[in-house]
Amino acid sequence: MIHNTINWNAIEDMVDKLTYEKLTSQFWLVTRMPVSKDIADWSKLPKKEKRLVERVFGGLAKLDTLQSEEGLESLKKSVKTKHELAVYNNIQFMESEHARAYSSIFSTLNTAQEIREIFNWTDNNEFLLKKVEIINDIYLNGSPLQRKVASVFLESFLFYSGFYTPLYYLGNSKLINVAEVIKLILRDESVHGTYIGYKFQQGFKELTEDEQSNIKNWAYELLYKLYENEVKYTELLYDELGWTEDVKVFLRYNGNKALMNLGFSPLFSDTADDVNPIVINGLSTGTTNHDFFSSVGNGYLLSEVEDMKDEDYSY
Ligand code: MN3
Ligand code: MN3
Repeated sequence: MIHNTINWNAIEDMVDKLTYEKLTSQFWLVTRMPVSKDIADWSKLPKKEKRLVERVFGGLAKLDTLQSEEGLESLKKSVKTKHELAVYNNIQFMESEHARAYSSIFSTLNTAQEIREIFNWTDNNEFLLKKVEIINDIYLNGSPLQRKVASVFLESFLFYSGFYTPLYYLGNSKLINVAEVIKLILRDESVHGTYIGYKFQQGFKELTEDEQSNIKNWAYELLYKLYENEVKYTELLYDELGWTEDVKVFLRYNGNKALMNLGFSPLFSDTADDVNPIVINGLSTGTTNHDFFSSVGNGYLLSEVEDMKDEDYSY
């Protein structure tokens, strides 16, 4: 494969091309985002809410670190087309930018001492370490399809215990510039989860019935194992503020979306109607295209590629 030149005029899978175009059309850099406009809001937040935001962002930065390092490396080992590899290269770079975005937010809102404490917390929190260990073990030792399942669960499920917080503030018109960064990240993750899920479905179709039911059961068990850990992580972060039950609904809603990206049926009974409307509102306004591409799986019925709009960067 290495000896052939990549030819974008001979596309084997149109989804590769459309995804590459979608991802590059929504390219952004955190250094262009006016996070410092939120300093006044930040200074008014109660101390325990500041600690929540810091930990939540620290946890998200850890997951982006995992994706930018082992995650995409593991996916790149089993590509079917050169264009798929090119898409993963794009995703891998953006994961590095996502991780950098959290550091940029910290450097705007936090002192050097606080930043050290945040990173110390993320490198020692047992629930955070556990989810990284579960996912990374699959990246290192799983089959190509198992690695895609783990990646979709990270992209479409594990981020949401953290995304809840900035979306909640956005819905309450607080920290809106920080939230704008998070929404750009979320918009990327939405495409990542859908694309990797689509590649999973392509491989799944080639399996025998027995193999299909094996990996399907394995995926449900994995999601449930991750969910149990997310519940504990959520309780640790949110109990003090009384938001835990609300966050758990959001987790289950996104767990179902992750399964949908794999072509599987929902595990939980929660739907969008059950999620706190303030948070759903934050999800749906402005730049986020959360449902991009949800029709992929039956041929090339894609949503049209959106052009960047002025409001994608509100200076
Ligand atoms: Mn990311
Ligand atoms: Mn991603």
